[in-house]
Amino acid sequence: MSDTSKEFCMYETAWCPGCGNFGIIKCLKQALEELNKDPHEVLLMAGIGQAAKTPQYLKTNSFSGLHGRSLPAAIAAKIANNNLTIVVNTGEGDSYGEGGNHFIHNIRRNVDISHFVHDNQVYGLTKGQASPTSSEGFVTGVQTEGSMNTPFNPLMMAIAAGAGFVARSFSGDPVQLVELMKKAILYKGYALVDILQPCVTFNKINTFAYYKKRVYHLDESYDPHDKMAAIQKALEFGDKIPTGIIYQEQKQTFYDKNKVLSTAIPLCEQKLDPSLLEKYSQEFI
Ligand SMILES: Cc1ncc(C[n+]2csc(CCOP(=O)(O)OP(=O)(O)O)c2C)c(N)n1
Repeated sequence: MSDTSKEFCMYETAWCPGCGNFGIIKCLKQALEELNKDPHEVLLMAGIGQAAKTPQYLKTNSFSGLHGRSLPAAIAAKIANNNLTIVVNTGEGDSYGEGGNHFIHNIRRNVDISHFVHDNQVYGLTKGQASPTSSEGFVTGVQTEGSMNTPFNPLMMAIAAGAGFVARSFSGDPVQLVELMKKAILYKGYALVDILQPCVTFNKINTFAYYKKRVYHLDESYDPHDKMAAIQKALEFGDKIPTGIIYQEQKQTFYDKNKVLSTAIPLCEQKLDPSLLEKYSQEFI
């Protein structure tokens, strides 16, 4: 991005009035500004969906990929340019359903990106089908007898796959959400924040009031470095839903482990030498 103005302006959106995405995008803007990031230093990425429109609504670099394919593109961008702050903002269908395989295996790679999942427990863009995190029995126009599938537990999955930063927040709790976003962005490695985000149009069960009644902050006595305690907290999703950092551990990143990347200047700054291409292609002739 050539425009180096300091402000992450917000554009007009196509979201429904009252959508939980508004709280998330405002917190994202605030978190980036409080971290003194300039728009040209940031790359927002997404796949397809209502949440996935987030990168298009903030004035910064952005990339929207195929449905479920935001993580491979984000990871490739970070590997090419380690100087960028890369944040993926996309839905739970995009992240855990269509992109489920990428979710698991990019956690294992531990590239230094943040992944903010707008989890509204429904497919919003396509008008209200059950998503991976929909509760069993959730009735939709397609699942008329209610969803028969066991809900996907993203926090458990992330911990099991080896993620070093796993958090949950709620779009109706901006003070906590901004703090968690900042910690996730500063964390060196893959950082997941699953954000409960009411869909006011297609999910009449998991509303603002529903989450407000259930969410509670993990307090000082909770140790996020204790993996067994984290697994117990990740399993808690019902009358009470814990929010905050569920699990944290510092691990070597993809860059730390890769001898070429960790010692060289970023790939995007390296000079291209077309004669080398000529030389190596000779081997195939
Ligand atoms: C390969 C592929 N499958 C399905 C779709 C249709 N589709 C587009 S968005 C979407 C679900 C979006 O749900 P989610 O990621 O939870 O985001 P939300 O719209 O709820 O924010 C689906 C199924 C598609 N575009 N491409």
